[in-house]
Amino acid sequence: MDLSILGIPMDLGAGRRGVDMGPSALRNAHLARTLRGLGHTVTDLGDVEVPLPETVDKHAGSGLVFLETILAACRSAAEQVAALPEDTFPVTLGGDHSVSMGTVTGNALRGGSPRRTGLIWVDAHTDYNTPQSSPSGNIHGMPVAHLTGRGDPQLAGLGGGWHLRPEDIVMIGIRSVDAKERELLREAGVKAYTMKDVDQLGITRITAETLERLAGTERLHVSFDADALDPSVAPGVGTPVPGGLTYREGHLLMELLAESGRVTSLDIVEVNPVLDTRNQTAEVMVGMAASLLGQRIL
Ligand SMILES: [Mn+2]
Repeated sequence: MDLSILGIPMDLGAGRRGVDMGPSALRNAHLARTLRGLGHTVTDLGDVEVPLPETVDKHAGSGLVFLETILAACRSAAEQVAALPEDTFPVTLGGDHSVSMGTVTGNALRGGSPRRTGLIWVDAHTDYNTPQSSPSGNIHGMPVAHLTGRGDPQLAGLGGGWHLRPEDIVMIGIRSVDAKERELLREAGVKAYTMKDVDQLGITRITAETLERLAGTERLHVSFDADALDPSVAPGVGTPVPGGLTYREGHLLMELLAESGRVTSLDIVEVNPVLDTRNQTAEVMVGMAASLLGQRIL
């Protein structure tokens, strides 16, 4: 397969600094070499240009912190991804999870006209806040709501009128949801497998149900937030939550999705080298990407 790597070194949507170094950490953990080793042709497109927070007006745009800068970075990511050939598999590297507003949009629009796209959101958090519901105001807690057209009109308008259908979203690994966010999720009908579901049903059944639920979609995007994994496996994240996916649960999910042959793009986000131990989290996430892209034990 032809793979294209694109970094979005942005930490403006998060409460803590450092995930802007995520793309470097993942490259340092030999992402490209690992994927080439699986037989893929890999092109590294470099990074989307993101200004340093010290150089921009934090409150430009509206009440949301760094809105204008985040909007510009997401728009640029969306344009670059949308311009890639249809048979290319984009691997996009965050950055905080707000970058997915750009990457998911770009992937849905790739090839000229919008395609029905399924989103598999692997995360400790549902990231379904709107500016009104969010307790923190951090945009990285809001990307999925905006992808479905809710929230700030500019962020929700990134796809030029294209939006994800809530029924085409499946979340896995969930264990931290804000009170108002919970109501929004229910209202929208987004399917979320919590860690309780992972414990009870197991990853095999959850993956099968997910693929069945998203059977009508033409493209399938996996957005993997490193904090979905247990902090003992992935300590280098800004918002760690105990009780996450084990190392093997993460790999099994990726291996089963790979076997389906249906996934068309991937994000790896929220890797924070400042909080990490010897780049462990980036290395683990490169392993997850490898499993999604065909690495097998036998
Ligand atoms: Mn997230």
